[in-house]
Amino acid sequence: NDERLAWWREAKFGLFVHWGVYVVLAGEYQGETVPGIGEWIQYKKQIPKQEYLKDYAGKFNPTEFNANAFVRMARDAGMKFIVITAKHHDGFAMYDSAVSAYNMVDATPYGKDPLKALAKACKKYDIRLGFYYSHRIDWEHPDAICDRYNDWDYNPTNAVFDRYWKEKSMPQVKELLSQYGDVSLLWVDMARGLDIKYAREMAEMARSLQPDILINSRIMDEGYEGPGMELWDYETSSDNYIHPQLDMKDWEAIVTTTDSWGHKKVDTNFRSAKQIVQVLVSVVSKGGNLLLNVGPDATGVVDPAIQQHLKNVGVWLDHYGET
Ligand code: FUL
Repeated sequence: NDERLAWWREAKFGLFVHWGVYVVLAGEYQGETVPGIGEWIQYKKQIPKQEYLKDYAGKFNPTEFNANAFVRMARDAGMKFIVITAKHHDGFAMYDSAVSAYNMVDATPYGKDPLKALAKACKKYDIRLGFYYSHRIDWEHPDAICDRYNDWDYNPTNAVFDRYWKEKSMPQVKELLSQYGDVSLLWVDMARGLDIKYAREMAEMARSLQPDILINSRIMDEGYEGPGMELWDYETSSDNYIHPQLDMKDWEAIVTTTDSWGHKKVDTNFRSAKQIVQVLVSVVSKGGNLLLNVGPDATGVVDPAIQQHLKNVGVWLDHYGET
């Protein structure tokens, strides 16, 4: 896996993108601001699936999303790759999925596949593309029973996790890894307690479709050590946490540019360019990569203040960074 990791070790800096139906709510529900990270709002407020689909997916129309501009924003900040949420815990596919109609093309007025456009733009600007996929948690599927399942719409009595796995999780990852050209990264999340046999099945499938793909450590429990560890390529550290170790091989820090991953209206605590550079230097000097998150809003746009800060980071890197 040294060969597989070569580009990633060089890359150092990538853009993480959390984007989904939750940005329509933007951290507010029934007139109330919901505390915490925005992409968990459905779970926190136990929003019924039908309401989520009709009132929020049904109003999601990000006509301002411009894939080329988006990729240029990452490139000009000095980033070499992008990892975007193809499906987060809400179970909503941000792409054209034949596996489930709970997706961007079938269930929103937008009716287009933004990941297709993004893949094309990445190719154009020579930026690598990766997909985030919530492989275990899924609030849309009645069988996705785990520690954080949807118990407001579904009764777990007759649920069979294996059914969710075979019907949705595996087939959707298969779609993502076969319909978007080269995919450099499979970024999976919140395995917590997922049987190793599932992690193995997914990793093997991923590598059969994209032989050079990198897989992060969250394909299984955080901190897990034992058989199966060879399934992943590098370690993702805890959210917004920078490893103090200098000798930990192949790790990444995932860091927000605000206080949430997914866009929230009240979330305006933007990290400055100076703060971002400090984080980047700190991470890279400890041998890690920085995956820095942005959360586009319901129109498909990243807050102009963050865009400006990213631009300034790029200017700093042009002056002081090694290329
Ligand atoms: C966490 C998720 O639960 C958050 O919503 C977010 O995606 C973060 C990067 O990983 O575990």
